[in-house]
Amino acid sequence: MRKLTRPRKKILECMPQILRLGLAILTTIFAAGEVVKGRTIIYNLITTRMLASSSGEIAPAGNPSASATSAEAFPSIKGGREEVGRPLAEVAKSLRRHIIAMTAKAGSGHPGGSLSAVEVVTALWFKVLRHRPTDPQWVERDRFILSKGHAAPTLYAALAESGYFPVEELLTLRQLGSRLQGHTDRTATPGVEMSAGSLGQGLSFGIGTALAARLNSQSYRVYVLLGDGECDEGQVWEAAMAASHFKVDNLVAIIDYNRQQIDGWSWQVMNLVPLEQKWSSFGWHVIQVDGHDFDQILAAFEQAKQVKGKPTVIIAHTVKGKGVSFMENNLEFHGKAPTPEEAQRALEELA
Ligand SMILES: Cc1ncc(C[n+]2csc(CCOP(=O)(O)OP(=O)(O)O)c2C)c(N)n1
Ligand SMILES: [Mg+2]
Repeated sequence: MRKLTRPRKKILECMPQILRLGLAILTTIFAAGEVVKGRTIIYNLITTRMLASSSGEIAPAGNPSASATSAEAFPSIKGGREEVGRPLAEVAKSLRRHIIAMTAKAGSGHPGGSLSAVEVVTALWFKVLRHRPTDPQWVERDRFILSKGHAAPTLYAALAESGYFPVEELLTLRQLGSRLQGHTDRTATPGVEMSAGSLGQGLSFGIGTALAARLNSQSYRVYVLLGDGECDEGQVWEAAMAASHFKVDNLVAIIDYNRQQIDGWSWQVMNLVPLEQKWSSFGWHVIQVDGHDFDQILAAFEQAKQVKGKPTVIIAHTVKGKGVSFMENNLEFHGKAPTPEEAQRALEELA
């Protein structure tokens, strides 16, 4: 029998390891494909891993020396609008804490415009909207369309607090394979109506959705949240004209009027003043509110329900970065996540 050469003998000896390595590579390739689809066990395993690795990164509010688990970083929730039963101000504070934790963990995102929209989003999801967290596609649900898609963290936090998915999943924001991308994706996240990120499109989408209700004799109402900078987009005004022309009175637009946009104060980049007259001259019923005052916000939504034959716009005067002292009116935090230290300070303020 021919004697094996030394290298061949070595290869034969290593065969089991080589086979195992090959199997591992094949499994990884398969798993990667599945992760892109985002709905598999592998995906869940990866999500769990990511969450586990987040433990201890953000200290709990009021106790800066202690390291927090992801559960400690989040207030406990019961899930489901009816079950929550908490004062709106308390829910709003939870949303703010989530926004800080999510963006800090992701290391990127838009905290400023997410924080300014908290009260409007809280009022809608916890008081105004008819919706079913266990049945996101319920045909009669009221539609909430986040046109300023970069404020996705606010919407995700509200959806999680409502029970659409576990709050722990919030920490996967912007990660590969996560259902919670930096800008909304209606194909990925339960409760998200429109994929957004390119500003200016939500109002047009909202008109179509509202007209569909009319055509199908459905009673749902449509709420579209826009940014003030977003109103620089021409499409917003085309939609504004169309909505009043077609008398779309089951449609409410809300402007998060925080007076700042990506690279400056709105009045410097593109002056919107007089905003109220602009909308009223386009045929809309206009209501102005302090966008952080629940009484005013809820009264405005109530008033909007009574308006017939024209759409309503609520101009919500807000503060960018609201709730965190060093983020308020600070342009820096339009599109920059807090550092771990900043997140810790913010969570202490939001305790
Ligand atoms: C069509 C389009 N142009 C530009 C951008 C880049 N961009 C992202 S956020 C932003 C500023 C938006 O300002 P505003 O609507 O006031 O949002 P907020 O202040 O609430 O964050 C811009 C210009 C975009 N996303 N889409
Ligand atoms: Mg703005």
